[in-house]
Amino acid sequence: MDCILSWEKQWSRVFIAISLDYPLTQVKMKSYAIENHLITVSVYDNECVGFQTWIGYADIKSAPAYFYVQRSDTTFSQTKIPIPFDVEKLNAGGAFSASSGKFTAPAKGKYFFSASGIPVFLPSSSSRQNLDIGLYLNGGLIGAAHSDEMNSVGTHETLSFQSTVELQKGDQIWLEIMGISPGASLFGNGYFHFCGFTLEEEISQSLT
Ligand SMILES: [Ca+2]
Repeated sequence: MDCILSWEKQWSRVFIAISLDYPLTQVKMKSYAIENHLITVSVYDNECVGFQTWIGYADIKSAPAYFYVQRSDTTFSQTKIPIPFDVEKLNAGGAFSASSGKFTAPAKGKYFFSASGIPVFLPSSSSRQNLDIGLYLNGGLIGAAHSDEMNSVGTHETLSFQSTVELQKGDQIWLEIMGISPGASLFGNGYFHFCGFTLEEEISQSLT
C-alpha cells in the first residue's frame, strides 16, 4: 500500500492529506504527529491493526528568504549606518530591504550570509590605511572583515566573510563600515556583494 503525504501551509496551520489505495471504509482511524521536522503518520484498519506507519522528514518552509544585492556607487564611505544597496539581483520572500540595507528574519531558523568587496585606498600613502566592515545582529557586532594597504598605487585590497547564524523571527541583520581611513571607500560597480538565504526554518515555532 502506498501512503502518500502532501501538505501545504496556510497562515499558522499545516494541512496534511493522506492518499491511500485502500477504500476509505477500510480505514478506521489515523493519527499523525509532528515534532520538530519529524512527521509520523499511522493508519489503522477496522480491527485497529496498524498496517501503515510512515515516518519522514518534513522540510516545510513557510517563509524562505533568498537575496543577493550589490552596490553601484563607487564612493561609499559612511560609517555607523547600515550599508544600503541599490542593485537587487534577487529578493525572494522580500526579507531584505535594499534601501535600508537590513534583512529581517521571516521566521526562527538558521540562515547563511556572505559579503565581499574591494576597498579603494588613497594612492601613494605611506601610512597604513584600512577599511573594516562588520556584520550586525540587532545592532550587535557578530562578525567582521578587515583590509589594509600601504604605499598603494592603483591597487585594491579585498575583504570577505561568511556567516551561519540562528535567528529569531524579526531579528535584523545588516552590514556597517566599522572603521575606515580618510579618503578610502568601498568600491561598488558590481564588486560589492551581500547575499543570504534560509538554511532551515524552525517549523515547530511556526506551528504554534
Ligand atoms: Ca593587506
